[in-house]
Amino acid sequence: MEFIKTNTENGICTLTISAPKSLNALNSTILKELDASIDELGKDVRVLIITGDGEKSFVAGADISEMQNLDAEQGENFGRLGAQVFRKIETLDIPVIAAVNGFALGGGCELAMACDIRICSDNAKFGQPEVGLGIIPGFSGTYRLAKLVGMGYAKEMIYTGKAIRADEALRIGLVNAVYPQAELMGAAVAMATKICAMAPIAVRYAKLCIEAEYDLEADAAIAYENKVFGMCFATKDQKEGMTAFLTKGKPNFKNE
Ligand code: CO8
Repeated sequence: MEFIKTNTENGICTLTISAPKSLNALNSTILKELDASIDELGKDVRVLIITGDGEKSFVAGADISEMQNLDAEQGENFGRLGAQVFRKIETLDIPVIAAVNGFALGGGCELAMACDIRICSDNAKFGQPEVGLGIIPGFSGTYRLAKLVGMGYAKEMIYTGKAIRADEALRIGLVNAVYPQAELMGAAVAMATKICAMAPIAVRYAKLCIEAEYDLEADAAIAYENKVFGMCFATKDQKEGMTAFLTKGKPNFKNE
C-alpha cells in the first residue's frame, strides 16, 4: 500500500490515510487501497479507527486534479468508486470510528459520515464545498449529511459550501466529541477499547439492526429488531454476560 497504513493492536485497527502533499485528498488509487485494506482486515479486529496523517487534514476531499478533466461517464464512475468503498465501510460488520484530525471537506466529510461514530480535533473543519467547484457531493454526501444533521442544515451546508468548525459540528451532532489534537487518537482508542470489552456478536448485531432499521417503517423495524434480539440468546456470550452479572463477576466474552 502506498497511501494507507494500518496498525492492529488489541483488536483495534487504526487505518491512516497518508498523502501529505495533497492534504490526504482521495484519488482513485487511494480509494482502491482503502477498499483493499477493508477487505484485508483480520478476523480479530473488533473496531476500526480511520484517521488522516498529520495534524492538518483528515481528508481534504476527492482529488480535484484527478477530477478536473473527467467527462460525464468518467465522473459517474469515479463517484461510484468512492460511494462503493464508503458503503463498504458503513456496512462493515464492526464499528468504525472516524478520528477527524483536521480538514474533512467534500469527500473527507463524506468519508467521516460513512463511519459509525465521528470524533474530531479542535482544529477540524467540516464542509461540502463541491457546488463551488461545479459538482455536487458525489460520495453519498447529499444522502448522509441530511440523515445526520437534518434536511435544513444539510441544505445550507451543501448550497453555500460553507465550512464549519469543530464546535459547530458538535452543536449540530455531526461529531460526538471534540478533543485537543494531541488527545484525539487516545480518545478514539479509549472508545474502541470500551467497545472491545462488550460481547462482540451483540455489538455486530446492534450495528446490523441500527443500519437495517433506519429506512424501514416502524412495524417492520421493530419486527427486525425482535428477530435479532432472539438470535442473541443463541450465543454463548449472552449466557456468559448474564451469568457474570448475576454472580457479580466479569464476563469473559469469547465471540461465540
Ligand atoms: N484535491 C487535490 N489537491 C488538493 C486538495 C484536493 N481536494 N486539497 C488540497 N490539495 C492540495 C493543494 O492543491 C496544495 O497542493 P500544492 O502544494 O501542490 O499547491 C496542497 O494540497 C496544500 O493545500 P493548500 O496550499 O491549499 O493548503 P491551505 O492550508 O492553504 O488550504 C484547504 C487547505 C482549505 C483544505 C484547501 O487546500 C482547499 O480548499 N482544498 C480543497 C477542498 C475541497 O474543495 N474539497 C472538496 C473537493 S471535491 C470532492 O471532495 C467531491 C467528492 C465527491 C466526488 C464525486 C466524484 C464525481
